[in-house]
Parts: sequence; C-alpha cells; structure tokens
Amino acid sequence: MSIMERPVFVDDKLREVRQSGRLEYRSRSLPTWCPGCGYFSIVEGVTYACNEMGIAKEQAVVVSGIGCSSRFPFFVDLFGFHTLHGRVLPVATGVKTANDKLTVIAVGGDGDGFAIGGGHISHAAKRNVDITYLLFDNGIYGLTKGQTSPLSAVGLRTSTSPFDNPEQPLNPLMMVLAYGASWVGQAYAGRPDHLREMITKAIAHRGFSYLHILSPCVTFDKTSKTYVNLGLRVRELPSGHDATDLMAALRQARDQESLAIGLYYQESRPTLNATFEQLVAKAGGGR
Ligand SMILES: Cc1ncc(C[n+]2csc(CCOP(=O)(O)OP(=O)(O)O)c2C)c(N)n1
Ligand code: SF4
Ligand SMILES: [Mg+2]
Repeated sequence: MSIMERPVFVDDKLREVRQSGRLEYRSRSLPTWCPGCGYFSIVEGVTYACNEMGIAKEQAVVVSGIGCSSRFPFFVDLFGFHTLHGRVLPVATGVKTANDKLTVIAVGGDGDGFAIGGGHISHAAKRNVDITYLLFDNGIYGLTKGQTSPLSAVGLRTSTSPFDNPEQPLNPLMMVLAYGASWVGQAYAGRPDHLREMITKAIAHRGFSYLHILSPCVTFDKTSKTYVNLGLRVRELPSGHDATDLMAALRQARDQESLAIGLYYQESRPTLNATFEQLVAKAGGGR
C-alpha cells in the first residue's frame, strides 16, 4: 500500500470538525497530546478564528518554540515553523518583518516563554510587532515530564521540587502590561467558547497581542492548575472594566487568587513594520 493510500484515522472530534465545515484549518495529523490536555481547546480556537476571519491558509504562519504546546503547528493546516526552545518570538518577528501581509501566530508554553525565552517578550511588546502570542500556561514543563516552571504555583511538587516548590510564580500579565503590549487578554482552556472568541479578537488586533491561556496538564499536575482548581478560581473581568485604563488592567492582573478572563488592555499605536516604513521614508529610500 502506498503512503497515499494509507487510511487516515478519523476520531470523533475530527469528524465533528469536518461536519461543521471547519476541517479546512485542521491538519491530517491528530494531536499527540494526552487525552484531556487543555491544548485541544486551543487548536479548536485557532481553527475557529481562521474560519471567522476568513484567513487564507497561505497567508498565515504559526511559529512555535519547544514543548508539548509547541507541537501545535503540526496540528493546523497553516504554514508552520517549529523553532528552538525559547526562540519563538525572534523568529515570529523576523517572519512578520519580512512580509507584513502575513498573519503571524506565535505559540508556546510557560517554560518556553517565561524561562529560557523570557528576555524576548519585552522586546516584541515594546516594538509592537504585529503578531499574536498565545501563551499556553500549564504551570509546568510538560514535554520533559513535569518539572517546575517560573509559573508553577507555590507548593507544587515536581521532580525538580520534591519538597514542594517554595518560590512565588511570576505574574505574566503584570509583566506583559508593563512591557507595553498593545493588547493583553486571558482565557481558560476549560471555557472553549470564550477562548475561541478571545483568540479571534487577539488575531484581529493590529499590533502585539498577548493572550495568556490557562490550560491544565492532566498528566503531570494533579494538584495545582487542574480543571477543578482553575474552574473554581476563574472569573470574568468586572462588567465595567475599562480596557483602555492601564492601571485598572494592572489591578486586575495583580489578583492571582481569582483569575480574571477577558480583555485586560488594548491600545492603538504604530506597529514595528509601520515604524520601518517611516524610517525608510526618512532615510530617503524606497522598498
Ligand atoms: C535549549 C534547550 N533547553 C532545554 C530543552 C529541554 N526542554 C524541552 S521542552 C522544555 C520545557 C517545556 O515546557 P513548556 O515550555 O512549559 O511547554 P509544555 O511542554 O508545558 O507545553 C524544556 C526545558 C530544550 N529542548 N532546549
Ligand atoms: S504532558 Fe501535559 S501538557 Fe503535555 S500533552 Fe500531556 S497533558 Fe498536555
Ligand atoms: Mg508548560
């Protein structure tokens, strides 16, 4: 039997997506994630957003680092670039800078983004690179079998913190707001309807959009960021929240006990590519 004739296994989820007409953006590779992993909702969210926005497949690129989360490009039928651990944002910045017409979606885990790659977020945010960064936060290193990450909760027991993690986690939303990201939001994999709306809005934003996605690692974290715990802690942002008020966004982000989902902050300012255009004009050149 040739490779072309090889039967493609179709699971219930894929069949459902196919019937809904949304298969277009799903690849033929079924996700290799553990059953129950929160990341499945994110694939569904991205394919939903692509359908909603009518994004042409050849005009979109998904760039990832390394981690379970960074397997993402294999599971969507868009151009993909599986880069190095922690290097998703420099590569995504390069892709966007080279071709402003592309929709660029950067994806990666909490370890990828806030440990080894932590130095890159500030630069992408301050430059207002017109990309969307979906940060999959399971508070652990999933791919390497469950080590403590900079976003792990105090008290989490892992192979690298066998006497329970004594360290306070970083506050990623406060960091990204302080870095000057022009769109900052939070969503939860256990609320897929809300998640997909947030992914759509993040992609629609012109500038650096950062969506923090709380997502359980069902295999290596049985106590901290589980569906039960997150389900109890997640709340909506207050209905009167003003997304143009940076201080209000920071106040909401400061609360790490109850975790508010929604759009924290949004502003409009020139993107990196627009700045380059101005620079070229100033220098008297043309492209
Ligand atoms: C330079 C380098 N250092 C370390 C690793 C080992 N490594 C692979 S994935 C990973 C962490 C993955 O955690 P996270 O980014 O949170 O993704 P998750 O698997 O949880 O989705 C590490 C430390 C690597 N691949 N490359
Ligand atoms: S190890 Fe954790 S993060 Fe990785 S696929 Fe399994 S549940 Fe998901
Ligand atoms: Mg992780």
